[in-house]
Amino acid sequence: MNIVVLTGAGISAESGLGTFRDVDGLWTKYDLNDVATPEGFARNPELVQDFYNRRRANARRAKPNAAHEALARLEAADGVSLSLVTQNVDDLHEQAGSCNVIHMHGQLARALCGACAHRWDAGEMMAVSDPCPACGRPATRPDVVWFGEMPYHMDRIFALLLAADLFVSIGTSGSVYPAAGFVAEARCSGVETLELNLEPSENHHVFDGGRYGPASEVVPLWVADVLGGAG
Ligand code: BJW
Repeated sequence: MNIVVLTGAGISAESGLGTFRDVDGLWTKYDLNDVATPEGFARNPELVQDFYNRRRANARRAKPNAAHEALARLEAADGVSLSLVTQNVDDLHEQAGSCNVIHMHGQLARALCGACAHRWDAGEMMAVSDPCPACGRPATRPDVVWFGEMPYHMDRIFALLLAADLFVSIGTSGSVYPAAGFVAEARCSGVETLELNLEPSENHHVFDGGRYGPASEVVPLWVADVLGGAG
């Protein structure tokens, strides 16, 4: 069975990393226009670097939970081809043992040169004045995708969606495009669709089915069903 899984902040919530749009989410503490747009970065790069330096430090302390571990088991299982697309910038899927993770919104652990687009491993603290190892210019930014920027690996992701037997969305509010549109894209191609989330998302009516509860409970149960042949 060919499965494409999309994960969002909800899968990492029980690992202690905040979501964006829940009642205590990051967007209740920060204005996304200030910290998650190229315009915000141009206005106040220090604020943006501070936001990501704090999140990088939190992410380095975080450990994968039972949901990340269940997806790693699914990837390793015979008879299953799993493509794991994540909107998350943490590395908890990799820490859990997933090998093939597509980070469509980039990674906290990577730096990007705003001048020459060179990428490298980020230190724990990053500053705009850090020189790029390739061109030497001081234009360092986090290698993450902000609003108005093109998410990464889109051609590959759409090709995977069209070839899937099942599309599963886990822990995402379905409010940010293009990821929020994957379910409709999959359905149009006749792919079965399933949502696993704490509660029904904005898009829940587009899915063929849903299972609701904390990811650390719902995801391992779903994986056990797939591996047991129940689908
Ligand atoms: C649990 C749980 C538990 C909690 N267990 N579940 C109008 C229409 C259509 C599009 C647009 C539009 N106006 C503007 C746009 C485009 C814009 C967009 O979508 N804006 C919306 C606000 C409308 N999108 C873009 O600009 C994107 N680029 C783009 O579109 O390029 C053009 C293009 C065109 C065609 C094809 C391709 C491209 C770029 C978007 C970049 C988003 N960047 C961020 C920051 C990344 C770096 C960082 O982490 O700081 O990505 S914003 C933020 O939102 C982050 C996330 O990845 C993303 C999604 O959030 P997510 O993961 O869904 O988190 P939450 O908090 O929203 O939801 C958590 C869920 O978990 C909830 O449902 C909870 O219930 C649940 N949960 N605990 C299970 N224990």
